[in-house]
Amino acid sequence: MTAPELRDAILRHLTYSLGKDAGTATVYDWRLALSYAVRDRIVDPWFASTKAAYAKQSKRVYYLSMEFLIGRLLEDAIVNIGLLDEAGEAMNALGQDLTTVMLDEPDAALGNGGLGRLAACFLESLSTIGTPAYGYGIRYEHGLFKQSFFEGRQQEAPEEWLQQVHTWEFERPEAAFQIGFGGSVKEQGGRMLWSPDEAVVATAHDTPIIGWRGRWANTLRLWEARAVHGFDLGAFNRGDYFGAAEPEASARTISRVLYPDDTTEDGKRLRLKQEYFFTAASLRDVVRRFDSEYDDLSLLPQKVAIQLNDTHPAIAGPELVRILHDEKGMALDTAIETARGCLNYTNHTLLPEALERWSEGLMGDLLPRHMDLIRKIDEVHAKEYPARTVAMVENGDVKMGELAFTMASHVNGVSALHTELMKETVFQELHALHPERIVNQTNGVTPRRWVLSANPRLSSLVSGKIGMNWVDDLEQLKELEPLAEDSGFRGDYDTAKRSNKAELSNWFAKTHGVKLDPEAMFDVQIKRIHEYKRQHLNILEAIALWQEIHDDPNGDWTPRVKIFGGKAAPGYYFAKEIIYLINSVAEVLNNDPVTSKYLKVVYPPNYNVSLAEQLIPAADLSEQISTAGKEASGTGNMKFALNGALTIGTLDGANVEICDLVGPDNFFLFGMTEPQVVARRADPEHAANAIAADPRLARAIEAIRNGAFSGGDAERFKPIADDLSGKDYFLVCSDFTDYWRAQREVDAAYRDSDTWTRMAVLNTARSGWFSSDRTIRGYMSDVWRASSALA
Ligand code: GPW
Repeated sequence: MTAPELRDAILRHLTYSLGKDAGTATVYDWRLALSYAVRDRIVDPWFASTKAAYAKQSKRVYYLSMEFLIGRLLEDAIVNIGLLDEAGEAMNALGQDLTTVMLDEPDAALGNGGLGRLAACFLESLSTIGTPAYGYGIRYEHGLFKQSFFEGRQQEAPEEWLQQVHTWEFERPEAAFQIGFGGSVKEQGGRMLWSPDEAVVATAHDTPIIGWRGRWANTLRLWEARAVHGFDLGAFNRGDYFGAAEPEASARTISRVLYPDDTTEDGKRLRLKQEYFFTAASLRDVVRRFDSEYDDLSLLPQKVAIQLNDTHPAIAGPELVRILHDEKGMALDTAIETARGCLNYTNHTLLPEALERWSEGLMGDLLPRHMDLIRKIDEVHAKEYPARTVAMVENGDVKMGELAFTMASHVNGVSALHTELMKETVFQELHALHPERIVNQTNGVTPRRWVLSANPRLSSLVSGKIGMNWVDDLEQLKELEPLAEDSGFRGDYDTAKRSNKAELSNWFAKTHGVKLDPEAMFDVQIKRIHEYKRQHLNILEAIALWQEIHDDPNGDWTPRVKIFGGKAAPGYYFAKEIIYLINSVAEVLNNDPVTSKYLKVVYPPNYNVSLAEQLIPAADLSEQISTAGKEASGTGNMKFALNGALTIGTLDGANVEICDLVGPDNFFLFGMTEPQVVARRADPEHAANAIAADPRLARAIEAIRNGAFSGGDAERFKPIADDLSGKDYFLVCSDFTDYWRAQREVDAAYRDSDTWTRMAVLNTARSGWFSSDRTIRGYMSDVWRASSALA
């Protein structure tokens, strides 16, 4: 398609789809018109892919996930179908700026953090590789809440992405299933029959996900909950207007809002309803599609691979057994085997507070037949493995991890370290019984979004040297390695980084009224706020550095801007205290006439995918400082390394593999290892001892305690000060001294700009392995036994 053809298509949509003329069109109208014109180019390859998968009788991959954190879609689509230049020209010809129009799109924030963003990267990679696949999830009316700060504290407001026309989805009223809850189970003619006493309708909304170069497109199918009988006319006629609308309102509650808790489990009834709602609708869709092509259910595991993204869809085990056994009449043992043949489970955390459990009471009330089947599956397993000591149902709770493990062909962790710890800790016994089941698939990120689109300056520099094939063969970045010794290349690489930083500084000035010096080091920690991620370690170091600069204001300090971004779960008290502390420290430091030229702290609110796309290409330093053993993988860490930020990090999650690949000389490693953490925690005096041994640490905590960041109010941050000097479960104090040491090495390295750039180049050159294309190929060969449908 040429630019003039695209321009005409945009004008046609503006006129006939939106009913606007060019003279009165707003940026919103132009964005919709452009989106429709681009979407038109995706539909044909999408149909062709769907047909090819049928024609080839390909095995299909089904990725079931409570979360898909996709962000904006327009640029992704334009880039992947190769129309970026044409779109720029076409918009210019129409008197519009492409970037402005693309940035008008709201983020689709149907996820909390890493787990949801991983699902989005996987969808894009599956399409790039050409694997026939569907993503299945929930079409939340409200995605992750909007964060603002009021006097330093987090405020939450509902997210409203669907208030605007969502151009990328197609509603499928014909693809709808009734999903039941509650009721009872009765025997009828030798079969168990579940009669729910409540039902909602799951309606499909399809979004095409186009891969690189537009060669393949898969479907993201999101379910919306509707009432079976949407409107009670009887009630309305009696004058009960609220009652008349009640059935619809109550059914819709199920897909109303994303749970904002990241890595904590709260056992709420509505959450279990959401989990069953989307899992049951998805499985019915999978079985319907299978039945339309094959008439032998024993073929199911050959044709269907289902991936459970954490335990949130783990009810898929009993549900598939119920379909095969109760509905299709398959013998129970065969049904369990067949279901297991299709199912696989990814574990994303070892944190005990995140491992899902549902009380037998709630499960039996909401899903009585599933509760029976869970007990049956547990019995069958216990009979087969008499030595077994851990059951699936324990102390009145169904343990979803054990259920998912037992019903899966493969169980995977998300980084090498995490997978090993899984074997040693949460799944020790199940691993001993099924030693082949656990495999590792280290996470990855899509280079189309996280390098090509987000960092055009770096991308064109790279493509100018090694061509464009790195975009879907990221390990080709290796070819840049020798250029680390080329001063001309280093100069260009540095220029690209500086320009990204200047652009970010302009954005900060415009939107937040703060002036950042692009020459200063941009030190970035962006992720959900959680004690295990230790944002408080970072801010403690800022406090100590501020104090030290005061002691010697004429010292040779390396200017730094510490940038924070991230949301706290609304009910997570301590995380919200950390946010308050960071903002309060920022207030003091940024207004300090002595130190602010060396050290600033900024915390833009409402961190999301789009903000990450701006911050990561402009970062010099990537903070990956979790307590060893707690971060399953991390994926932001990979995005930073690819974009040439150096990491300061612990040996946790995928940091271990990043450090290994880029080399310890190009990575600022600090802190205890996982076994050291465990040993250290056993000493009840660990925090007190660490504080006694490091006067800097003692002084920083003292400043928090005595009100230096709260206008003298010693009460305000007492809970944080007390935790740090008391329990300090995540060992902030014990790692502080080594963190400080590593940070001063960072300072020294940054002062030697040329050496720094050399290290940054090597990070880019050696991080190609972290492409989600590599991860997906790993799942295809080790987990799904699926192949690409492209030649
Ligand atoms: F608790 N992760 C997340 F394991 O973002 F379910 N949300 C979650 O609810 C969970 C995990 C869960 C993250 C991990 O914390 C992170 O380390 C990992 O990189 C990411 O999932 C993707 O695997």
